[in-house]
Amino acid sequence: MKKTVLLVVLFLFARFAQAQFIGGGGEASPDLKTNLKALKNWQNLRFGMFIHWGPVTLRGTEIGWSRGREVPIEEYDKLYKEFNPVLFSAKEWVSVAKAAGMKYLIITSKHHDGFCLWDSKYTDYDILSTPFKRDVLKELAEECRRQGILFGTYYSIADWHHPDYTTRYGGDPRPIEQSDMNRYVVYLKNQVKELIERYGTNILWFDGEWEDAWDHQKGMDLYRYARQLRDDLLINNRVDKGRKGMQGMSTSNKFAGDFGTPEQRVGTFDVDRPWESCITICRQWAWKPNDRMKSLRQCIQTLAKTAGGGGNLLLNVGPMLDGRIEQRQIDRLKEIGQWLARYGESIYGTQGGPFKPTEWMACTYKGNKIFIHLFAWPEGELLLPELKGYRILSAQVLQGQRLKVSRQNGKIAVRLPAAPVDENDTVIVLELDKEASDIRPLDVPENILRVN
Ligand code: H79
Repeated sequence: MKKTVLLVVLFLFARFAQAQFIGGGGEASPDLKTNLKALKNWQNLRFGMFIHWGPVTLRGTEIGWSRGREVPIEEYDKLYKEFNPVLFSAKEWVSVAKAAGMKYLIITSKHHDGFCLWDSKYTDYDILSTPFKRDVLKELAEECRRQGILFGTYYSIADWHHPDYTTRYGGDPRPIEQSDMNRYVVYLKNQVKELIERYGTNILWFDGEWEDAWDHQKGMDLYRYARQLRDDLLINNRVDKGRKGMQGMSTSNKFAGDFGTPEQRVGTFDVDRPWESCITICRQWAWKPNDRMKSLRQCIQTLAKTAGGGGNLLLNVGPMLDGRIEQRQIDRLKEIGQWLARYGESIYGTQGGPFKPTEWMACTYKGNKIFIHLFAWPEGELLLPELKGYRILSAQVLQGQRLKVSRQNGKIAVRLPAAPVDENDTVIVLELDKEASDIRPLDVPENILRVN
């Protein structure tokens, strides 16, 4: 009898230990697995537009954390009554994204402040309660479809406005005793269902998962819930608790989420785990007057470094309170688009590597072509580490002249023109005799640049 009990206890312990082991870093459970076709399709797009927008633009403060900090709560929560962006045009926004060479678009359907940019059945704190009364999300989703842009929605799990959400922020005086996270999760799931079924969102970009109100169980449950509604959805890793800081990658694959989310930085080189860097074109996510804008050089190099690291870039704009995107931002986006119209082959549909990015270069490849993005100009020859087992059939400036290439002392030497062809990013193409996908990622020493 005792023996049987002991055996049962041992058996249970073994099962428990096994579960812990699998959970602790092994394979993600089968129902948390990414739809690989949807993933590949999205990765090939490489460049998208992020949009942060809402009634807070009436004050020009940050959408994420000004409620109760820069703007008193009572005032903030009434801003929607004045929100009337009469110059909003979905056609214009999507056209700007297209002209920038962006292939997908993700908009804040609801940020931490709880306001909903769509006609939600589950709250009156939404766009239909503003004087504007037009369903921004619906117009955008339809326009994206019309113009062939993949449509996605940002949705903040943290909701500092909702009475049932169990974390308060910005000195919000409402007692949390009356809040109920289970009720809030019902609200959240209902809204997510609307985004999926009524707006056809392709990407669910969650945020605000770091608060104590959210946990791993809820994260996995939400992931499963959304995927069971539509299998080809992509869901970022902020659905669950796996993310580590702004570096953005999940710490173990026991956590749900199809891609990592580095924020305000280019992700670290990683060609095994999918990721997308979200970065603002100015400094603030939501619009503010006279915000400092990034130069064309910064934008292009950020895109090239992201692609070179194996990731997507989600570049954020914050439209103004009247519904327009600032003209100077439109101009900048169009300049990026002009660069991509010429050199897009080195970004879209490529993979990161095989040379790992450095301060002055990034590298992408597709098939048997390697694209070297140069941000600084070597004197004379560009020297790169040897690619053992490969022949280099040709070297040339992308869309430009042929270059002499040779092998010197175990290095690849490309003779460059005297000056950069494109000051922001000159792309050199090396054509190999075989596909580059078998080459293991290679480090490029920083000091290789100035060698003559
Ligand atoms: O939607 C964008 C941001 O609004 C959101 N994530 C991206 C995609 C975000 N919300 N919070 N955070 C990012 C982290 C921000 C933390 C800080 Fe702060 C903001 C640190 C300093 C300013 C809030 C205010 C926390 C401390 C002070």
